[in-house]
Amino acid sequence: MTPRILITPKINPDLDGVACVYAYSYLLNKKSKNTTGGIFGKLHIEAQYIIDRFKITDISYSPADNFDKFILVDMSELAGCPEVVRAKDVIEVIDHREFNKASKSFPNAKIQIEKVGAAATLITERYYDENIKIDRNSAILLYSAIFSNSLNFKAKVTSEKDKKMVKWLEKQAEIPNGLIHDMFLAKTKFSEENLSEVLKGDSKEYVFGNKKIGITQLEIAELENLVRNNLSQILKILNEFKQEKDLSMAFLTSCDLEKDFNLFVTSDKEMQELLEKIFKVDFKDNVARRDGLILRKEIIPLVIRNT
Ligand SMILES: [Mn+2]
Repeated sequence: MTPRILITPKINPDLDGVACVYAYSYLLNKKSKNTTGGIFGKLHIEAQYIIDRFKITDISYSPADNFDKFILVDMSELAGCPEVVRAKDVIEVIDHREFNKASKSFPNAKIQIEKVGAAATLITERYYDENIKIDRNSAILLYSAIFSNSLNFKAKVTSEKDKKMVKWLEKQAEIPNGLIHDMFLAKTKFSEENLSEVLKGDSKEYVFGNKKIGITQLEIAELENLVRNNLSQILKILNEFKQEKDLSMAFLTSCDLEKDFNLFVTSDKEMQELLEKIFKVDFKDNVARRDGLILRKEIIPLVIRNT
């Protein structure tokens, strides 16, 4: 009997994970495998947006535990892995995280880890390499996932391969004009409506010397409007965050994915001075603008060096 295979990303997947699950299970089923694409937990907003807009219904949510083998996509460790997955029965892992414990955690798996902007690029390549016809939903999911995960090609992990696969996908399916802008706007709207949840949900704390600094982030379109229209609320959320986590200072780094600039927000004078010194910016009304796009993971080492 053909083994029943579950393809799954981490719990609460982003669009990259969802796209990989969907498109890879389609590909394997074309090859007469018995695979199910399964999703556990809550979808990130961009994934939900694409699924709703294109009325994609053939995804299994929290499928029952009756699989023989497992394939993990956009994930390469046990942390965040759905409970139904048995590590010894994982037969394949496809991911793009350079630092991972894949071979240790999944000793029987065929592992492909490549440093690219999105795992969706690696799944697209499976179609591309064998010249397999791709269905429209898979093409749209993979296409938008590459933009989403590489932050509109701004993330440092973006590779030539991501761009090449996007170009190829454009030829395989009719992609609506402005799709990526619409997707980023959906994220902006969601962030604005759920500011506290979004900012606190994507926050990290770092200890520098004797200081504990909290950094929260937003990566959206139409950033200027969101920050200006919600400034007092953002400052209030940062203060709550500071108290809840017992931080010395906290700030928001936010970037506009289409216009390539950051806004730093904080009412901490010490934090403002530090950011002004590092980035040669000026705080006015608790907001500072920096042209060019810089991500949180690039900001951290600069703050460490200057604290
Ligand atoms: Mn990813």
